[in-house]
Amino acid sequence: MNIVKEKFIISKIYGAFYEIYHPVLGFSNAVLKGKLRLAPKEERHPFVVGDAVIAEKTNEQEWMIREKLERKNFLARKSDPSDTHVLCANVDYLLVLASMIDPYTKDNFIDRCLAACYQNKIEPIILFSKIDLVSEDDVQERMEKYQSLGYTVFGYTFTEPDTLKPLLTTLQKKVTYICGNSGVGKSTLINLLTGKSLQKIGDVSNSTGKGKHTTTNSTVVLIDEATILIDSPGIKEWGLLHLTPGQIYESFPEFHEAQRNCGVVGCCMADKNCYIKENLDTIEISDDRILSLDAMLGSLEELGRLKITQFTRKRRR
Ligand SMILES: Nc1nc2c(ncn2[C@@H]2O[C@H](COP(=O)(O)OP(=O)(O)OP(=O)(O)O)[C@@H](O)[C@H]2O)c(=O)[nH]1
Ligand SMILES: [Mg+2]
Repeated sequence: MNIVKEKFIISKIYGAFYEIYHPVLGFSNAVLKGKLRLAPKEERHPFVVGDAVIAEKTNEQEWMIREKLERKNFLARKSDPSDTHVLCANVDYLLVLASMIDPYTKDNFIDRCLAACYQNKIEPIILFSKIDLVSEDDVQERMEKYQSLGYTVFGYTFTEPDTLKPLLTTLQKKVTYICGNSGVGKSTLINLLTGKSLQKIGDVSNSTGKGKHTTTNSTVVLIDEATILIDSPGIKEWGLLHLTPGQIYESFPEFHEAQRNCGVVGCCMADKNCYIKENLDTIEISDDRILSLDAMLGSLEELGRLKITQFTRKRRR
C-alpha cells in the first residue's frame, strides 16, 4: 500500500485533536503520534498554530502527524518564570490591533508586542481600530507617534471597509498573527478581510468597556490559499520575562543610533561604560516612551533598569 505523506501547517488545536492546512488539500483533521504528544521543555503544548508538520494519511477523514519541522520563528509570552507560552510559529507579521476606545489599548501594550517580535525578527504592523468612535485628531496623534518611529501603521473602522485596502495589500501572500486585548475587534477584522463570517464576534461589556473573551482558540483563516491570518484569544498583557533588559532596549528604535556607536554586539546594558547611559542627553526619546520602557524593565528585574528620574536628571543638567 502506498503511504501518502504531505507537509501541512497546524491550523487549529482542540485539546488532543488537530486541524491541519495544506494549500492544495485544504483543511483536514489530524491526531498526534505517541512521542510527539510530549510538549518541549519550557513550552505549554507540543505544537502551536503555524507549526509545519509532516502528516501521513490514515483514512479518508484523518491524518497522523509524524514529524515536526524546524521553526523559522515563533512568538512567545512569559508572565511566569516557569511558563513560556508560545503563541504561534512561522509567521511573517505580528499585527497588533489597538483599539482607540472600548476598550482603549494602552501604548505600553503596543510597546510590549513590539519588543516581543523584535528579537524574533518578525515585522510588526500596528492597526488602530474603532476610529469611528473618536476624533480624527486623536487617531492622527496615535498613528503619527508610531509612524515617526518607523513602524507600519494603519487605522480602520468597520463602518468604512475601504479603510482596510492598504492593509489588505500589505498582507498579500504572508502569514499574519493578529493579537490584541479582548474586544478590540480581531475577529471582526478577520471576517472583513476574508469576506466570510467565519469567526464569532462578541459584545464589549457596557460596564467595563472590555471584551468578553469570545475567541478561545488560535485559528488559521484564509484570505486566499497563500494569504493566511491567525485569529487569537484576547490577552491582557504581553509578559516579557523571556527577554533580557538589553533585548528590551534594543527593541526601541530611539536607541539604535547609540547602539551602533557602542561597539558591543547586542545591548548588554553594562553598569559601567554603557554608551547609552553615558549619552542619555543626546538621545531623542519622549517621556511617555521612557515611562513605557521603565514599566517593561520594572516587570523583569532591577538589573539594567533605567529610571525615568535618571533620564530627567541627566537631561536637565
Ligand atoms: N464601533 C466599532 N465597533 C467595532 C469595530 N470593530 C469591531 N467592533 C465591535 O467590537 C466588539 C468586539 O469585536 P470582536 O471582533 O469580537 O473582538 P475580538 O478582538 O475578536 O475579541 P476577543 O475574541 O474577545 O478577543 C464587537 O461588538 C464589534 O462589533 C469598529 O471598527 N468600530
Ligand atoms: Mg475574537
